[in-house]
Amino acid sequence: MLSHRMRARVGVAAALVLLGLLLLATPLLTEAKKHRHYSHGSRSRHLPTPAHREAQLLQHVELQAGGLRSVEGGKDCMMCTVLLGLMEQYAMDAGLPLPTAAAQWCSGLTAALPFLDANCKLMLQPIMEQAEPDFQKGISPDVTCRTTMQKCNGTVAQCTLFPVWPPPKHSAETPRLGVHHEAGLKSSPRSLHMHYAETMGKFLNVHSITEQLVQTKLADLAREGMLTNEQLKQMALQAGEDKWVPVPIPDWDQDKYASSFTYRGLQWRGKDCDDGSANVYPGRNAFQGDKDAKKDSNCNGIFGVDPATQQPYEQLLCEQYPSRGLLAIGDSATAHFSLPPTYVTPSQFTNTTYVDILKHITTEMDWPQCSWSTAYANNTFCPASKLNVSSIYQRMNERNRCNHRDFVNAGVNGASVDGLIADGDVPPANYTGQLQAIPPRYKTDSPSTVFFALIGNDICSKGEHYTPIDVFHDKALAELAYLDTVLAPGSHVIIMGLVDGRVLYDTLQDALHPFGMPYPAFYDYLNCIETSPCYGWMNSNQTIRNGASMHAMKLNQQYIEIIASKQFSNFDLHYYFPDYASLVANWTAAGNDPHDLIEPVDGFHPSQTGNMLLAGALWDWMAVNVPDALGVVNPNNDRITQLFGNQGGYE
Ligand SMILES: [Ca+2]
Ligand SMILES: [Ca+2]
Repeated sequence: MLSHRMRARVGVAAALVLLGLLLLATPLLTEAKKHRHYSHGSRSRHLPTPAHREAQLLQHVELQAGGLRSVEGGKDCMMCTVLLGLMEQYAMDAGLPLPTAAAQWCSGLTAALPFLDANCKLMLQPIMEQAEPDFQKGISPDVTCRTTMQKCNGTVAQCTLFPVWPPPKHSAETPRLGVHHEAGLKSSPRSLHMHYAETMGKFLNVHSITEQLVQTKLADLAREGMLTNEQLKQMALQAGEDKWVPVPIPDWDQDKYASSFTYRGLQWRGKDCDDGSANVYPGRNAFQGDKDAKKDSNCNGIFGVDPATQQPYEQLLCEQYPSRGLLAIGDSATAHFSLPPTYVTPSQFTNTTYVDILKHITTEMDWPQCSWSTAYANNTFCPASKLNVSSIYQRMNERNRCNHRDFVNAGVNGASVDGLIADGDVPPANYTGQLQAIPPRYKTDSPSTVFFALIGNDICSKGEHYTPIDVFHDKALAELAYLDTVLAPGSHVIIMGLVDGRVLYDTLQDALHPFGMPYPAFYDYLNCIETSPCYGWMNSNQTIRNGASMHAMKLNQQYIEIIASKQFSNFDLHYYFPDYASLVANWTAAGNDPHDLIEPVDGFHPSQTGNMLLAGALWDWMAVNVPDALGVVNPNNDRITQLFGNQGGYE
């Protein structure tokens, strides 16, 4: 049975998620919100126990919106201020009364989810009617939320999101980042996977999320033999202890690859070409069996027998050029968090602004298919970029087409070295999260190239909560020791150090956020209200930024010491420092705009262009320092293309 707490959560999940995600324009970093106090060693967040996978999934999605840390009253105050700030700007641009503008916005928001339209209006209408007189007088949303709405009390009453109201009109001199004003130019990327939202909607039964329907669905699944009692028990155990694992749901053969656009599906991992067989998956060693004479067992699209030689094609074309799998362990920068600027830009609201919202929510606002490590899509299907999409995977694939689909992106928003394994976990059985999401392929089949890229979250909490150096050292070591048990001999692990996040402030300090205020004001507001995703670096106080960077460099030193002092059985270990400041400097020196490289909405993540710049720099570094990690060059590539075309593609 669903607990009382769960019942309430499921009932409002969809509405909260939609509104919450839209209104909280900062990246909602789930793992980072584990906000621990080391003196007590306790964990602050405990999840209720969902009874089955769909509830588990919904719960995770909700956490994306609800896992926000804030001071007392901070969340309400921020929701009020951001919401009014957006709605009032929209109303001004459109020349509408506030309640009318909000109703229009709801219609646009819920165009893809019409069942939520009434709820949206119901929630917003009274707020907008109450705020309308202030709006007409030109009173700022900060003041309205503080006085008329009574949403900002105590310390948060001092926080100001809009130092100037109304915010500067959009101008050529100081454009809001990510906002395009040229006629006909769309800033929103072309819709990817149009059927995806619909599929997810059906899977989640999202059109009517009620406890009763969830229970009925659960009973159906159990009756049809799709969920065993044992599975139910396992899921309950997992979720009850906060043991969410980012693997595909559903994954019928349990090989940790999916065959569809499902949750953590083929956007994240090479497509499974047979989800009914755990002996068929991307990267499988085909030479244990019939060398794919009859069936494609490794999903690289190469199978059958060459009539001229009577040898299987897999043997002819790939045996001497085995696939090297790619595995990316990381945080939101690895998962490629990107919130479309149009979602929070009042002048851009139309009735199609949010048409892909469900898809974005269920991919945790991430774009792994466009990321520096595992992008397989091209520019048409990715956020706008000044560079061609060319990930490490795509570059490896250009060298050897036998590795088609042999990649996994396990990145999780908010992941940190500290959070990757929980305090007190006994390795390896109790490891959670993405370390448990590594498919068996990486142990049982060919060696791989692994990125271990936790590049910021260990210093993102307030100073006293930065991951202590000894904790960082011990956890990094434990995590690497765990990797040694799940990787095949001959693998390479490339650690990506923490970035020097001062580049964020240095790059954005003079720019306008899509909301309409300068970035320093945006950062300070998030800090004031204690909801910043990265207090240390998203901060107008230079001393704090410098302190964060000093701590980050001390943490990086731990990696260097581990590499110097430890040996692992199944991989060699390398350290790469992502020198983002130099990337920005070189980009600017070449006559480009430095703002191109950072996500405009959150002011925190590498943008699509930034992702590709990083991939290029990392690739060049690998070619010099770990050339074997690039994989072999296969002279049969042209023949593979002639015979097998796009090898089944990716979707
Ligand atoms: Ca399979
Ligand atoms: Ca094959």
